Amino acid sequence: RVIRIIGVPIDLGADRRGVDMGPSAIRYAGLNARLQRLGWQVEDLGNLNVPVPETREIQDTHLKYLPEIAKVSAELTETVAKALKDGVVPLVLGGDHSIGIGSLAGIAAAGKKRGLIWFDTHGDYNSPQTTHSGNIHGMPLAVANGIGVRELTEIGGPGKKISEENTVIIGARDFDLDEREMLHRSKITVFTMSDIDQLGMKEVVSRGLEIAGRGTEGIHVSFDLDVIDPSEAPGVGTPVAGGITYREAHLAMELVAESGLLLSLDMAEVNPILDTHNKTAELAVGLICSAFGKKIF
Ligand code: DIR
Ligand code: MN
Ligand code: MN
Ligand code: MN
Repeated sequence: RVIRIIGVPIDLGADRRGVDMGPSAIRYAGLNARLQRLGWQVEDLGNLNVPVPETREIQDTHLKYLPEIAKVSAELTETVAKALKDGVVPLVLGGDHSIGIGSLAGIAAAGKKRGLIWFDTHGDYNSPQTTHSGNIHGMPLAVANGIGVRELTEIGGPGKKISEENTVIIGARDFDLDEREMLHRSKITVFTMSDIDQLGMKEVVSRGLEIAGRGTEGIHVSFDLDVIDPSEAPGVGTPVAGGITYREAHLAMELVAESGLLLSLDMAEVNPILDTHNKTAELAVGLICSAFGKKIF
């Protein structure tokens, strides 16, 4: 039972600086030791090399820092694919959520058919045509589904990197207008905050696991910390009121662990500059531990 930690200190996909320090903040919160205490063997690869924005220029305002993000994503793709071939569990630490591009391409490149649960306030389903911000962290799910420019969609090889039928978004409450339309037209299942209010987190995650797990070898979970209410997770670049609670987040990860389906995990969007005393990074570590089997009793 080996977890391989891959840090991706990238903020090129988001408008707010500081999220590049996410991997440090998460490690500082005691990640490796706490995973070891759960009985995992931990291999920390350190961080991928990511350029800092001050050394670069934005070329296309609809796809900010495209060449740089494409390069980092390609490296992440190879690193994740290698981890899967080595039979270890990749744990990717962001960085902004553009890390999802490389994670999902790496899983596909390793030839794995996996379901996906995407915990996020946002759909991350923008194309260069629908984006208002030009930020690539608002696009990774679309990219994985073959939507967008070839510099991104063909990383790790041509074709879709996810199976739409096995893809689930949980906790959504903020879409851009055209992004929302595109998601409606896709076969992706969306559980909004309203669904969580009505059904409860337990039922939503049970349904999500059933959809993501159906006919797949297991699932990948990509977790954007902004899905949690900003009162509990203040250290994120795009906070939106009305998020899931501390316990709902843990319950979701506990149910993921209980399912036995989890094969790889991303933790994205921890921004220590916006955080209060590393609270959000500590929450991220707690959630990682719950996802990897920590039980209360
Ligand atoms: C917005 C915000 N939909 C965008 N997306 C964020 O920039 O495309 N995703 N913050 O996490
Ligand atoms: Mn996101
Ligand atoms: Mn988000
Ligand atoms: Mn984001």
